[in-house]
Amino acid sequence: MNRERSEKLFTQAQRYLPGGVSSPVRAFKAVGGNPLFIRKGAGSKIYDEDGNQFIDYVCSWGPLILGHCHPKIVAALKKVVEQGISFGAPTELETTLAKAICTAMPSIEMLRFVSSGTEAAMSAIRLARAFTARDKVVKFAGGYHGHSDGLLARAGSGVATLGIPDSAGVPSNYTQNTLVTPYNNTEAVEQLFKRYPGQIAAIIVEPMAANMGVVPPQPGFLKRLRRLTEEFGALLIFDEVITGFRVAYGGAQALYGITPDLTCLGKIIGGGLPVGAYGGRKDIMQMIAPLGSVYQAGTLSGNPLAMTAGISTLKILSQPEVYNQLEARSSLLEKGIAAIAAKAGVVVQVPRVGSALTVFFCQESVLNYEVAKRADTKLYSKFFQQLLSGGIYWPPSQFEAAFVSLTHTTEDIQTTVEAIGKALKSAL
Ligand code: HOZ
Repeated sequence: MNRERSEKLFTQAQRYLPGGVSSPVRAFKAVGGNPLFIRKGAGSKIYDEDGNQFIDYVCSWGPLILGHCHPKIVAALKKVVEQGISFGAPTELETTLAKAICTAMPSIEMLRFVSSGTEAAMSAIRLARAFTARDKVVKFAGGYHGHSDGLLARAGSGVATLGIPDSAGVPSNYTQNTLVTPYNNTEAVEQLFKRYPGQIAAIIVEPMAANMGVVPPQPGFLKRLRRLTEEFGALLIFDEVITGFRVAYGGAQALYGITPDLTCLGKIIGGGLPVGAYGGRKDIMQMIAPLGSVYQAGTLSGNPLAMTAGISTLKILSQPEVYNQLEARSSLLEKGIAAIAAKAGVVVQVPRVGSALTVFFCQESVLNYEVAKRADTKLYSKFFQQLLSGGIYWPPSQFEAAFVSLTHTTEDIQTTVEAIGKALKSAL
């Protein structure tokens, strides 16, 4: 596979961008080799600068549930761009998207748009602290809630990928109120509430962890978190930046039947444009300025382009059969991987919820970050490289999810499974 132009562009990029990238995981550092520079996308495929074609399972890290360049999203964006890109003033589009989100997720009575998932989580925590008049926050090891200082403690995603336990540059007193505990372990959470009575403002949790690879919640885990927060007067914050409109139209909260107090969103609600949102109970959301005393603002928040892409995306996702189709294709992929790995004599775990999944090379089922970290990441790297050479763009990190879009065809899945079979044979 010719990678000449990507190599050249990467050399140039490194002169001006740290590591040659705008976000760490895409630099391929954990899996070796240099990143490919992407020129265009269409449906389930992306094309690099050397003209190589790949079936894409990164899907911009989640937002592109409709695949690349969906004609309806492109048309809507073309139309809106000619009317003005940003005003820094209210538009009807914000209310339209907010209404669609609140209808899909009834726990969200009001919401505030921001420009990234990081901002959403950071602001939701500030709000929870103000509402409860408490400082401490519980998060789970391997959970990722963006890169704000207080949440960069044993975080997943790029932090896990690069093996950085706690980021440099974060003063220790910024994380002293962040209590980190194992995912899928409710006893440990209960102990924290007993150890810090009246001090915990909130639990922030990915209802399906997706930043230590996909790790589904164990039965009863989320329900117990809901009970404990109620019992001890804390708020339950679901970080649905990845799961919102991904695992079900109503997100993980609809799938698992749990009502959080606050929800963080991003990715899909912006249809591929920079966006985030946090929302929830009206009595809590009314504390945000200008109604209340919790300050949070953003020049590009709710900008017309992101709102338009989000509205058009949700409109398509609200059609019947969409999630059944995603489930059918994703299940085919999961089963195909399991079967081809068994044939190759490789033990794999393929946790999947809807159209998000991860391949872990390990014997035990992955319940939390400790187990995820024990998976064979060296084998994952070889697997990744082999897949890339075989025309499959898989996440360049063990600790990220692979995503299936509505444009992945049965043929794409079959091609992928065959490539995985070959990759496993060569990687061993
Ligand atoms: N950390 C994000 C995925 N969970 C984005 C990674 C990237 O764009 O490099």
